[in-house]
Amino acid sequence: MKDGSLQLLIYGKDIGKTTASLSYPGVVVRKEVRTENPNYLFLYLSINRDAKPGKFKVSLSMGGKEVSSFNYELMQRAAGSAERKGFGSEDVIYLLMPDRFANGDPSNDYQKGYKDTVNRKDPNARHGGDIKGIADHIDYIKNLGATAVWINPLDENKMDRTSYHGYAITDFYKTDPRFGSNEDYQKLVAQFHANGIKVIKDMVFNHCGSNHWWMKDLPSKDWVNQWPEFTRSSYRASTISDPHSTAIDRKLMANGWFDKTMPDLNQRNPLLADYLIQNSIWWIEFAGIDGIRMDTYPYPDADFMSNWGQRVLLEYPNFNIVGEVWMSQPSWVAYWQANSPVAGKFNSNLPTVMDFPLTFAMEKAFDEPSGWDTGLIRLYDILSQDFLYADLSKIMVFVGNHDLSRFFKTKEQIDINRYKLAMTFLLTTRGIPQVYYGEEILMYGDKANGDGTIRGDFPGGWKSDTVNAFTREGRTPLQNEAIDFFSTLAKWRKDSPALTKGELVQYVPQDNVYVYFRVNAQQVVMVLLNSNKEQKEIDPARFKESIGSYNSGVDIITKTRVDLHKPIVVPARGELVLLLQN
Ligand SMILES: [Ca+2]
Ligand SMILES: [Ca+2]
Repeated sequence: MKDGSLQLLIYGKDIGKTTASLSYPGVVVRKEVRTENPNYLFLYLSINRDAKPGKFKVSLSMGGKEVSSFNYELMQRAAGSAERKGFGSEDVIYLLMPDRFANGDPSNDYQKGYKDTVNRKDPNARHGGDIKGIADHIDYIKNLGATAVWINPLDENKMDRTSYHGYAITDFYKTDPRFGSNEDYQKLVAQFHANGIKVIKDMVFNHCGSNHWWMKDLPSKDWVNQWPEFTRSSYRASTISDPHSTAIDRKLMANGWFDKTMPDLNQRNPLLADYLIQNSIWWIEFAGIDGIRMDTYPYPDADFMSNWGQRVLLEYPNFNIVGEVWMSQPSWVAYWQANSPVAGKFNSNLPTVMDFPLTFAMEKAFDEPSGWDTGLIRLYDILSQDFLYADLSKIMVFVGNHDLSRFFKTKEQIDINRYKLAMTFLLTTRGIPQVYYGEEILMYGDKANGDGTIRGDFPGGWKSDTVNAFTREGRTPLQNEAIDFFSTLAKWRKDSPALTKGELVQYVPQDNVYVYFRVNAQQVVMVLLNSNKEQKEIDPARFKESIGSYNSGVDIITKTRVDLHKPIVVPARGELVLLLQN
């Protein structure tokens, strides 16, 4: 590693009263740090670049006499791990919730000592999905045209209830046994890689689960943010970037607890800071992941998060990290991207942010009549603020995720044309598209009915399911239409330099028809979205500066050729994605 220091957290009765020693070429004990709790010893080792892989014994002594010892292993780095390339705008990311995707191994559903058990009738209970279930459906994900997966946390959540979502971690180094083992996860990543699919690991540094093993015996009182009485975060992330905000408001936001069962970690504690940074590096090396998705990004200490990003990118300069910045204004989101032009002296070192403002625009844009600021102009208006961002290729774009109502809240709302308009936009605008499992088969759900309902079981993931939507035969004709549309466009996108790398050029929508181009040196793609209930004839003359000398365009989906010297007919509630040709 570029940084050869290593922290070992050693826990045991009165272990802090011992002194550590070891003998191994290239490894020395740099310092021992003790806290107010005698049951902890933080050992800092310096590992020379020429140290060889192997095992060594760490001896713990009291009064010159060894009272305990353990073996530690230095492992060989995987070849090329430092050059690992993260995900980017060339990818289409499939987000899935492991408990709700597929139960590949019913034998792991119940684990001794783990209270929160399986009950598929309860939307807040565990449903039994696991790593085996994901591995069994890699072909399905690949056939969709996805090139990366973001899996909600697989880490242990040994909570009493409602831990299926994975965001109350009780051991940062352990895969929850109801999902599988660390080795199963490592194997899963390798299987995805063998299929050309990258893996993004979901991480949470803002909080842990209240049943985390260290909560019963904290290394120090300031390991978590303490309050005289339970104090919830204000969730006002804007206070962190607000130039007028007060210390108390920033403290309520960053140090308040996300939930009673989620103690707020104090990343200003340097021992905890090192622990968390090493945890990321360990997972990257151990499992061979291609990226990290960081939960609740503005909620931990901002300076710590900046250091964390810097440390990870020091070891893996081409890696990518996306932070959940769940905010409604582009300026608020842009603040949190690395090298932001709007963040003053602050630099988050976070390469990628999530475009929540665009998601909120998509929730309305396809349903409204044309107005000064309603209808498709919403999409244009958000993208017109892109001058705020440091890097437009590193913005994650999505219609939905596990925290939002699904694109269709009810069965009655399902409208294949609305779906196609949204998916076309998602896959052809700038940034990194991400889809949420089930969107491709028109799954619906309303957050107002509880989080469990927007995280439904994928039909066919359980042996007892009567419908198997993983297969063409198991899906309805409408679902097949939806999935075919998505996969056709996603697969074409993969090899399109214009859609993956091209500049976005957009024209002000007129009468709810939105026309934009993706342009690079090799290719020009023209996209036309018509949100009206009637077909529209569009005069191409207005787009001359982007069409240039091209004479025609071929629609990616229907393969029809369109003459660019005549009015272009855009179907009612329809779209054209034209590859321009001569
Ligand atoms: Ca299972
Ligand atoms: Ca916090």
